[in-house]
Amino acid sequence: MVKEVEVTFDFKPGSIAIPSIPVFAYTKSLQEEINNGHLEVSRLIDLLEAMLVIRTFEEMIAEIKAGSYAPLPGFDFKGPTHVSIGQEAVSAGSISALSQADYITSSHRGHGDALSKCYFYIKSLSAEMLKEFLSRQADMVEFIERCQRPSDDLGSLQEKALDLMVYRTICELFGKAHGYCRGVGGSMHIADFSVNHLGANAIVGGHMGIAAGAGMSSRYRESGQAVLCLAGDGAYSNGISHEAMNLAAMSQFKNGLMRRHFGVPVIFAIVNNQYGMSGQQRDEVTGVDFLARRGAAYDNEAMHAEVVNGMDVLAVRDSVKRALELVRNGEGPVLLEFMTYRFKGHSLHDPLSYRTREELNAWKKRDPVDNFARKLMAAAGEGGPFLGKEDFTALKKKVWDRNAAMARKSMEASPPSPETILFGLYAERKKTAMPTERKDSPIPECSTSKLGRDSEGKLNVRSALREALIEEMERDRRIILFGEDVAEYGGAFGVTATLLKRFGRERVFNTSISESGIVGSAVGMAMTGLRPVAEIMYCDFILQAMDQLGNQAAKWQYMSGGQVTLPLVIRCTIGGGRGYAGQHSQSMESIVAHIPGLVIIAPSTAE
Ligand SMILES: Cc1ncc(C[n+]2csc(CCOP(=O)(O)OP(=O)(O)O)c2C)c(N)n1
Repeated sequence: MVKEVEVTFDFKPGSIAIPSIPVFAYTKSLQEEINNGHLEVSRLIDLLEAMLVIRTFEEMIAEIKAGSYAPLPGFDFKGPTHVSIGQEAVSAGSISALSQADYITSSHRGHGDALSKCYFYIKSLSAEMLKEFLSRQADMVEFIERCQRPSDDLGSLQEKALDLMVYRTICELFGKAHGYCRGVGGSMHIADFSVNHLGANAIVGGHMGIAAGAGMSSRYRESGQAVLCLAGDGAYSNGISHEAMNLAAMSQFKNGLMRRHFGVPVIFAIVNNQYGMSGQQRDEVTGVDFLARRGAAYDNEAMHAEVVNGMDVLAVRDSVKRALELVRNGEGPVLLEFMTYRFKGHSLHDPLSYRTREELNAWKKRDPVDNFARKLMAAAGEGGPFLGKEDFTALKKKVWDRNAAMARKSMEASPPSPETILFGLYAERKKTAMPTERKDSPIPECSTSKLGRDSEGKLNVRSALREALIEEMERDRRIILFGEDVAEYGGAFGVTATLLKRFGRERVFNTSISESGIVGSAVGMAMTGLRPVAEIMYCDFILQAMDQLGNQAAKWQYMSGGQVTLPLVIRCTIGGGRGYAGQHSQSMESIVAHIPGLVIIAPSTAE
């Protein structure tokens, strides 16, 4: 098939203009925010409470590890402790701007993101919805029930749900069956798919391909859901970050090549706390002052990139609100860099020998929690004060007490039973109901899925593969097919020829040469309701996608405690036999077959 876009140049001299990238542009006062209707007063308190929930939760973890947490004397737990103390404004501010249906993906330093997603989800529910939310987790609610919460009014239901949130988060860290992932995910992999948290990732940048795929899925399903991908400054130098941002920004989504002119609705958030483990983004391990410059590499609008004061919860929230407007309008993806700082080390074992006390103190003066509380208490002339000193003390006590009560309960909770050790590793094979079809179907109806046979009624392997794809794609609109050169070219082996014409580009599209991003996107799509078929041209190239295959596709079903299944197919050619030597002729299935969680199928005949 001939390409729709003809590429020619007149070769006249000129230069490329790169859009300027705003830095710390937020200057609104509280009064302005309230007058503009951007913030309700109750939301101000929610933002403070959400930050306090994170702060006190992580202080508790640090104290437990130091053996000084009074409610649990002498107790310790196994597992990592990457706390985000100092970064609370990023988690709370960004996630407060989302709707409950929007997705997040997060990283190893993700307690704050998980708590925020659940916190604001709970705050968005009506009393009836909260009852339903709690009844779905009735066994746990009963287990933690505190006698001082008998009432069914909205406030009491919210408090119950927040108890549950803290309890389940601690259980996840302590490896208990009541954890969100049944205790098998732990601190670095908290995921709560019921609130559209698609998981925290211990592979630096590992979740960025998933975010791109979730965004493509939301775009294809026309679901209106945005994806907020929170990743550290270190992650934005990993290969997957490049592949994910490039895939999400591919022109075909917006320029009319696909049926729908709509950019992939992902907000890539750089949580720049100034350090990887100790490697410094600025002046050491990258060549740029601001990572937001990277936006200029991916689309002509520089991904609407912006640098934001990540110590100011209102600045963060404002930037995400504006980014959401863009992505909901089809102008995504967007890149936001939040300038923040972690007050503790990379982990609690980190001796912190690489940074000065002066630097830490300078950032502590910008403490997002204390400063925001002070702002609310001082807001005379701005419609405030919104908070009294005693209210702040009471709020702190409330969240501290909740942590203590829920931590004690978590101690009493059971670990997963040994018989369930393989739970979720492989999906049950079951038929699921086909989703109802949309009226504005992008797919032309086709007469028959059968391809021609030879005189003996036989089909070669290529045609059999194509016929199977056609049959399934006609049956199930959740299947989309993508990869390198699968569209007009029909794939390197001609398997997908004619499918573009038959199903349209919304369902059959080319990607950049990005094996890691292709597999990562497939994972994100499968997590969010699609059944992607992703093509890797030659099996040899799977090595480029090994993290996404082995740590993401193979692991999430298990590591989420079976919350999610991953109905995705990675299709590739093995041992091509074309005389292409050692990089195009290997039989990698033997290596891949050693990864728990994957099913390898190598058909030997067309049938
Ligand atoms: C692919 C990969 N490489 C290295 C590590 C080890 N590691 C864990 S966290 C970390 C630093 C990550 O820095 P950043 O992305 O900025 O996030 P932060 O820890 O600052 O939140 C490193 C090197 C890892 N987990 N994954």
